[in-house]
Amino acid sequence: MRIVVLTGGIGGAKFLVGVRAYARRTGAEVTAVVNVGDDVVLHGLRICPDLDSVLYTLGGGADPQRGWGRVGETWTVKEELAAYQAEPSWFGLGDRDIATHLVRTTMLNAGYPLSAVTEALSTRWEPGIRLLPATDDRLETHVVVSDGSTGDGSTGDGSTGDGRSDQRAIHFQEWWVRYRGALPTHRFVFVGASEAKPAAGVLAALHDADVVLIAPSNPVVSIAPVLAVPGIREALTDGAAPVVGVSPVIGDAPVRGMADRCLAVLGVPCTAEAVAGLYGSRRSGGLLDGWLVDPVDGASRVGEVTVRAVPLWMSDEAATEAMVTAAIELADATRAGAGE
Ligand code: FO1
Repeated sequence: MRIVVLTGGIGGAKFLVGVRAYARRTGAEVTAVVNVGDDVVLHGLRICPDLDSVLYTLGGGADPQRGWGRVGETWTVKEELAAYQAEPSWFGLGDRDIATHLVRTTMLNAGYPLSAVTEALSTRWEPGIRLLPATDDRLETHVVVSDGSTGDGSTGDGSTGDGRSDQRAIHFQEWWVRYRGALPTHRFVFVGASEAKPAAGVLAALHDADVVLIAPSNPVVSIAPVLAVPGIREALTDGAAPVVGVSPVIGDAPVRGMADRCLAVLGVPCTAEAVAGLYGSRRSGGLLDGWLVDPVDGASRVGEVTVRAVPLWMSDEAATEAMVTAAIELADATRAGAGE
């Protein structure tokens, strides 16, 4: 069986631990198509938080407390940068982590595409699955906010009261890390997405897939940028493989991260049902055949999407593998029920 997982963020990386366990037990092949909208260039280094979260988590090198970055990290370079008052000071790059960014940036500068760089980094981390960036092209999530920076009269709602806009776009990492999403926020923009092409191998993997899983990642800033790359959404909606999503929301709160803040920007409630509605049913032009929710969120159908309830807390590898098994079974059930 060939499984493709659309993923991003730390929750997505944890989910892949369960997908890999399932694959080891059953002989399935796994390809993860990973968000690059969080990517940022800082201090001349290309940082790919979501790809690195997968590499470190599956490779046994992630810090379990922070969720991001390396275990056993030291911060000498960060301290030295601070001594130079080098900005941005709000984003922490650890010494071990910097080595990854140096290797990546050197290879990118030499002309290798990100997908080839990721493959090279994978030879060290041996994640046990194939990792593909959604695109090799530039795609960055920016966030349009009001922060009153235009001076007196800012209303925080996007106007200054005198007809001028106080809106500006900041990089997603600044919004997420520096401001913790706590700014009046108008919208997310996936810069470069409309000109981006799927990275080599992405469309073929989706075409050949027996099942596509959408990880319990943030739907707004982890999965939406992947789907914004022309061709990827269409490969799901028009493909033969059933698509099953796993809710990133349990009991009306995100499993981790700030999906609640991101959903609020879109005016979507932070509920498992509303996130399924955001993805939509494949029978009516959306993405989902099946939707996995936690038992606290009940189970029935969301519109034309078949819903199953199983515990969704990714407390350890066995619990996460059980979720994945349920997702694959749900995919099989939707396949059997197709044509109803
Ligand atoms: N998250 C933070 O909250 N603070 C940081 O200083 C920070 C640095 C950082 C460096 C490299 C990296 O790969 C990730 C890093 N993250 C940091 C995590 C990251 O901002 C986000 O959690 C993701 O982009 C959202 O999935």
